[in-house]
Amino acid sequence: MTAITLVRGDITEQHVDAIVNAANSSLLGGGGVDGAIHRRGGPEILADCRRLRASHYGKGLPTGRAVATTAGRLHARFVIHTVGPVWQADEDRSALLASCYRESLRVAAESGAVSVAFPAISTGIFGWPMDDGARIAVRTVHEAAVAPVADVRFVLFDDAAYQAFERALAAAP
Ligand code: AR6
Repeated sequence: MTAITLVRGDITEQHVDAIVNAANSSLLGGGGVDGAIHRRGGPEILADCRRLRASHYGKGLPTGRAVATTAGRLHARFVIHTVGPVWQADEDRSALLASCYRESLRVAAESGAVSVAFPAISTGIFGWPMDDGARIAVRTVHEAAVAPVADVRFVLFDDAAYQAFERALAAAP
């Protein structure tokens, strides 16, 4: 059974086995969570990302997929980079957002992670509405978390995000 908890704060300060990064397909960094993770984690993470690009993802990591690298100086064993979909009002991309959580959990389990910290993927620069993003996140983690993953925490940067995840958890079956 996987416990889901909510934390109000900065994901780069979490002590967990795996920190999930809301990356982009280039794997070369960006703003938001991605920028913070590379800044706090140091250059080893980018070096690992470059190696992965060279060996597997020359055309970029596809949306909805996830890969693990070192966590550098973060208090974690590894960072799992996943690429969320950009929100589009006229196209339902929620399966891709669910895939980010599912694939990240699969990579975490394969790597032996017990504790995993997620940000609210796609809800910043990629524009996904927070309530909907929170519902998809909570539902997918409930459905997809497998042993040895036992502790999933959503790390929410502001009150609005925290409250959206509280509502989503309260509504979950
Ligand atoms: N800790 C926890 N949550 C955070 C932090 C942090 N340190 N910083 C921001 N958030 P975003 P996306 C929240 O934009 O929407 C990058 O440039 C933020 O408030 O980081 O998936 C990538 O390279 C929001 O709720 O990711 C991509 O190009 C959530 O994390 C693009 O942004 C996600 O916001 C990905 O956009």
